[in-house]
Amino acid sequence: MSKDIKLVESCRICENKSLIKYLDLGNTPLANAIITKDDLKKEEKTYPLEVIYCPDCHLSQLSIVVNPKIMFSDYPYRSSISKTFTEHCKEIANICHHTFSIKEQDLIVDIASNDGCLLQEFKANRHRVLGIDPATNLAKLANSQGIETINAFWNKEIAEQILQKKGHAKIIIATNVFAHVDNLNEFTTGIKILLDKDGVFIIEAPHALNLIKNTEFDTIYHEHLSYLLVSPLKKLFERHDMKIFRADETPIHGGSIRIFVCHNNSKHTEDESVNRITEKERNANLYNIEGYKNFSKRVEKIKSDLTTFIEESKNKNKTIAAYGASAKGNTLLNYCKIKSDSVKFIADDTPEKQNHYAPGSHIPIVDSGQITIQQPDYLLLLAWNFAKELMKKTTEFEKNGGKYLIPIPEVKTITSQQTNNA
Ligand code: DWN
Repeated sequence: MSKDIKLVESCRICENKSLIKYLDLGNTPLANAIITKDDLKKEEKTYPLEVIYCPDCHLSQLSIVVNPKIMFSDYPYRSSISKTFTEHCKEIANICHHTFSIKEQDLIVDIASNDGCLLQEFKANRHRVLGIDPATNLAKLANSQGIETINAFWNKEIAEQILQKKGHAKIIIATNVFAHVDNLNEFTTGIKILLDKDGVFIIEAPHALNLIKNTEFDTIYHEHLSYLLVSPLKKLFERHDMKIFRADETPIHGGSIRIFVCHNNSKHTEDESVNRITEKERNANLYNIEGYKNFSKRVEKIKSDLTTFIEESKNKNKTIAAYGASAKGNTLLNYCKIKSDSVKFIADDTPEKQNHYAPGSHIPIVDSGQITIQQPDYLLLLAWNFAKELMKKTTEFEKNGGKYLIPIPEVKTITSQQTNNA
C-alpha cells in the first residue's frame, strides 16, 4: 500500500467496521493534480476510488484517505473565478447578518477560506475576519488582498491559538471542507473550543441525496472523503454536546446542504428544517443500502452514452472541446477513459490551470478565448454545475453554431435558452 494513503477500517462518524462498497471508479489520479508539459512523460500516481456505505449511521465515504498534505498544500482551485459562487458568498453573508444579528466587531472565521472571497463579504460589513487555509499559494493570495489568513490545516491547536489572540468566534464557516476531512472528531473539537456560547458553525457541502438522485458521480474524487447526509452529522454533533438547529438546501455545486450547528446550551432552538431534510433522505431510501444498489448501473450508462456520443461525433468529423477544468471533470474524463484524441482542449479561466494538462487524460488546459478561436462543434461543460455562467460567457460560440453538451444527470446537448428557462 502506497505511503501516501491509509485504508479506512471503520466509519469516521460511528466507528462501525462493517462497511459496504457500492461504487468502484478504479485507480484514478488526484482530481486537481494538473500537470506541466515537462511532467507529461512522468508516471502519474493513481489511487483506488471506491465508495463504501455505513449501514449504522448511513455515511458514504471513500475506502482510503490520501495524505491531505499532498492534495491541499498547493491548490490550483480559486473560489472567486465563479461569479455564481461569489454571489453565493453574498447570500451566506446576508443570512448571517440578518438572522444572527452579528455586530461589527464580531469575529467571523472561515475554515478552508481559499482566496478569501467569502470573508470579503463580511469584511465589507466591517466584521473582524480570519481565514484558515492549508494551501500556501491561496493563503498568500488572500493575505495580499487584505484577508488575514493563517496557512494551516484546521485543528484544536489552531483553535486554541486563535482563542488566545482574538477571543471566541461568533460565526465559523466551513464551505466545501467538512467532506474533505478525515478526523471529524478532532475538527469538531476545534470548533467547540473557538465557537462563542451563542455562536453558529455553518457547514456547506454537496448533499449525497443529489449525488445519488442525479448520478453526480463526478463529485467523487480523493479530496471528498465523505458524501454527507444530515442524519450522520446529527450523530457526530450530538457526541460533541452540539446540535444541528437548521438545515437549508442550496443549488450550488449540483445541490448542497447548508447546516447550522451550535452548542447544546446555546440560545438557538432546532427548527422543522432539520427533520424535513432527514425525511427527504429517508424517503430517498438513503438509510438503506438498497437505496444505492442501482447507482453504479446509472454511472455505467452515463459512461456508455458519453463515449458513444464522442465516437459518433468523431465518425462525423465533428470536434469536441470542454469548458471548466474542474476536479469533477477529471473524475468523469478518467472514468470514461476520454483523452485528447477525443476532447481537443479544456478551456478554463483560472490562471493557475492554464498551460497545464488535465491529470490522467492529459488534455491541454487553455484560456477560454480558444473556444471562439477554435470553434469546436461541441463544448462539453465539465463544470455543468455552472452551465448558465459558462453559456453566458460563450454566446458567440453558440451563435456560430456551436452546441453545448452536458454529462450530468444525463448526457445530452442543450441550448442556453433551455438552460435559462430551466
Ligand atoms: O469541493 C470542491 C469544489 C467546491 O470545488 C473542491 N474540492 C474542488 C472544486 O471542485 P471542482 O473543481 O469540481 O469545482 P467547480 O467549481 O465546479 O470547478 C469549476 C471549474 O471551472 C474551475 O476550474 C473554474 C472553471 N470556471 C471557469 O473557467 N470559468 C468556472 C466558471 C464558473 C467560469 O466562468
